[in-house]
Amino acid sequence: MTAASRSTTIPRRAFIQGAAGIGALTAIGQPVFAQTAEYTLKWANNIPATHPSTIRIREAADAIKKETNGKVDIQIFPNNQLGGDTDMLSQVRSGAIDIFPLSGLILQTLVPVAGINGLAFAFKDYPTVWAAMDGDLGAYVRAAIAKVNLYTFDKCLDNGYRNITTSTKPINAAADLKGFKIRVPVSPLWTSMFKDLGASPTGINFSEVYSALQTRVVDGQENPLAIIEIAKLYEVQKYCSLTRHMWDGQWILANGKRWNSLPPDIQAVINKHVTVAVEKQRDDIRRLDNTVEGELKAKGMIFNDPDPKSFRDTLSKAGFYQYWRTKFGEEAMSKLEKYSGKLA
Ligand code: X2X
Repeated sequence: MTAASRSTTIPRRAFIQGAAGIGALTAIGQPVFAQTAEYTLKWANNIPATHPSTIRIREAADAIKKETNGKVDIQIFPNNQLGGDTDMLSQVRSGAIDIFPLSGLILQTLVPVAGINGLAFAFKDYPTVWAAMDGDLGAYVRAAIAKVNLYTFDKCLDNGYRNITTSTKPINAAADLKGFKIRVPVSPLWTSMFKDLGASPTGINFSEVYSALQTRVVDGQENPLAIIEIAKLYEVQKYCSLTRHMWDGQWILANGKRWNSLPPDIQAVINKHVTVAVEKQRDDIRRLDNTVEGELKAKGMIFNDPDPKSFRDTLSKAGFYQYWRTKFGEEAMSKLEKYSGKLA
């Protein structure tokens, strides 16, 4: 909405359309409801419309619209409609997209420390994940993100603990990954981890994953169970190995200039409803993490539950933890290890 249309002058069209269109008018010509939006924000993600990340944000957008009496209109573009992750990251930086949730590990290309939560086997359970991400570790990462002029909402979305799927064989131990062609998201930590596990990783945006699996550009990938189900990866993958090798979440990023241009009361309403959405989304993912396995089995996927030891040992021997300790630095590592315990 432009400054002109925000003014108190009621355009002729508004009178003509009346209550059916732009809004009902009082006798003195002020709109009383269904105000047209003053702030239209584009929210884009890489995840299907049916995933809790999209569903809960749609609910938040509705609540925000209602509470601001129509002043704030958040338009949602799910499922890579506006491009793959790498492209959407550029767009949120330039302001072509206003809000964009992104894995910290993909953001790592721009904000190196944002990949830290992806260190393999760092978080033993969800209480530890949220203590770290809503606590000192998350605060440290959010401060680093602020330096590249992106606003980060307080709480990150859950993506989940990640598991390996393949079209060829179950992965029982690290040795099964030797030379294995696996897709990883476009991120230095992800690539290094699977190289150190002996695999042959290729960085591919999620927008291309289904077709890369279908055409056998790669033989496997890794993702949380909710994604494997909702993005229908079971159609092109046969085995699911419950490696739970890392926990991954998405920071909700906003273009810094755009965010700072919003009045504080509008920011507060958006923040409030996004926080509610994130809390519901986290509950949804946890529930799915417990129920989806049965659904995937019913669809023909074959599950196995490998012992994490061979994966951890292989990474340690390859110098994975040492390499990333040097990269992230001791200060950042101490924030993580406060929650994870010593990683080596
Ligand atoms: O790209 C992926 O694999 C996904 C959907 O899990 C992320 O957003 C990192």
